[in-house]
Amino acid sequence: MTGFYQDGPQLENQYHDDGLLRSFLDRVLEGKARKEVENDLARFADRLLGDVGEMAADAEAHPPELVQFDAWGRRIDHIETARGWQELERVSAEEGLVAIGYDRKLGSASRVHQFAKLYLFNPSSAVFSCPLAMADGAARLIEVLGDDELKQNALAHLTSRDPAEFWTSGQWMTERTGGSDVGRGETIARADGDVYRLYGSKWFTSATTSQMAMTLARIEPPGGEAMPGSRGLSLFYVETRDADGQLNNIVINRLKDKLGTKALPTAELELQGTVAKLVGEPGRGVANITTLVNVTRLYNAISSVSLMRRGLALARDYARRRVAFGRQLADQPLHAETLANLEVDFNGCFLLAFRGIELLGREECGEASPDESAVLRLLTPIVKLFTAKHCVASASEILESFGGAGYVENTGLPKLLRDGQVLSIWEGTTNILSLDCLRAIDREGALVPFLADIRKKVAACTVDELEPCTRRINESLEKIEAYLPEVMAEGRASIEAGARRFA
Ligand code: MFK
Ligand code: FAD
Repeated sequence: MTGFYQDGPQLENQYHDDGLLRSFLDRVLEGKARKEVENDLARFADRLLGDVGEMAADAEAHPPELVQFDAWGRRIDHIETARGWQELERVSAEEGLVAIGYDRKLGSASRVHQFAKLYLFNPSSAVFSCPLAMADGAARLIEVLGDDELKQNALAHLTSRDPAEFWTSGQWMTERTGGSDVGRGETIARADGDVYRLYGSKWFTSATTSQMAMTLARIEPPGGEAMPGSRGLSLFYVETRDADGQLNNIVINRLKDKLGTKALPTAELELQGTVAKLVGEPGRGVANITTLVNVTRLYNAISSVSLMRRGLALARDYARRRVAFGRQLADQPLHAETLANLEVDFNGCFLLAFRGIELLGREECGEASPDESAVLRLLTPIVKLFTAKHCVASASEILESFGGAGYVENTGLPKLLRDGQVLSIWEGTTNILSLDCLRAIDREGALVPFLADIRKKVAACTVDELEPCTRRINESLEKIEAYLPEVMAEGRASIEAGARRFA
């Protein structure tokens, strides 16, 4: 065939290509640690363009299927996943994608190393980062609240580098009654000797193929009624299969037909006497599971910035290949300005998200001051909601920057938007996280240390050219301080109505 054919965008090694990631790592890591992390990330980024990229492509091309019956009519509820999806689990173990955060070879900076690796992995992972997020959150939960048995068994599996031993986890919170208002959940837990048996349904359970899950249920006293509301919920540990490989009295009703995250098996489940172990105090389930949720919310933020960065890398490359009106797009001032604005958004989101990761590492290693812990508490919902919203907006703009090609499935570009859209919905919607900011301020007094932290950073900025920026930031901080007492005087409804703007 003759005539013009456009070259598509190409990706280079995404560690070498990412100046912001490298300069951030230069700032927070030193000497030997910096070198070791560099070697690991550069090598891994090469792998993402090779075998790991192929696994993800296979997982995307062969979405999971639910096989409910065997040839003889027996109910088996087997979720058939692609070979690529299974291999991504093996790679995750080998590469220590969870383990790095728990080996803590670099102390608190191990979280920076781990999340930098996850940041490279996520856009090439077919969203295998989702089961990893929940595995990591469950590991942290068990570290904080688990007994010796859970630490020796589940925690060891979740943080293993041996693919034969490695486990991922589910996080089963959402029921038909509500995913935001978890306290409306109907699942009942009945004591049975040393364990409990769970009865109820879970409406969204991602990575249903995981070996374990953390979930919530209401303990029903013998002959009595379970306590309603979120204070009646307790936290439970569930292994999804028994020693013979049979499902733990779990029925899988169907897989969700979703806009995106196509390779990720998200199912509706019935728990029909599922054996479960109580974790932590009865009635503290919601408060206890937030240890897990606060980790997965940071994963969400890193996923958002990683998709923004992937889109930019592709759009920048394409702008050098595509010609319009006599010039490469990259040399069209307005196109260049459009991409520059996306880059600014990405830079801000990246630095905000990785500030959360730095603080997470410090807190887990016992290095965080009480003020830093309060900053982390408030920063977590902020980075989750802010980066997710920017990711969706950015993905839309990135698609447009390719013109019609951005809307065509086999360019791979629409996936950025489809997979980006979920990031503002799961793990707490934007509104719920805005309200969580108020909770962190009300209950943990997080605003004062949070604003002080920003002021400290602004004061440390001695670059003259940035003076107009630092002045504007200081003015904004004053406005925030003035806003709260003003709106509080108007009552709770006004505070909540303004929560999103405030966040
Ligand atoms: C690749 C990307 C990575 C992500 C992959 C993830 C895939 C899985 C997707 C999922 O979506 S899993 C399901 C996620 N679900 C949620 O995030 C639930 C959203 N709803 C909320 O977060 C609500 O705010 C909440 C359920 C917590 C409201 O419950 P309540 O019981 O009405 O709240 P309440 O009474 O204010 O808080 C109960 C306790 O928890 C309080 O402690 P105390 O009892 O000691 O006073 C709160 O302070 C505490 N708490 C609530 N949120 C907290 C928290 N503590 C720390 N951090 C938080 N975020
Ligand atoms: P609702 O809670 O009904 O919310 C509807 C709307 O009301 C939202 O816009 C919300 O912001 C708003 N709203 C609710 N309350 C308030 C309020 N007080 N003030 C202002 N606005 C409010 N859940 C799991 O537990 N485990 C999983 O593995 C899992 N995987 C998922 C995978 C995918 C692909 C998706 C899409 C969801 C998944 N979820 C999972 C569920 C997810 O966490 C919930 O969908 C989410 O928390 C919202 O709950 P909901 O769908 O019940 O919406």
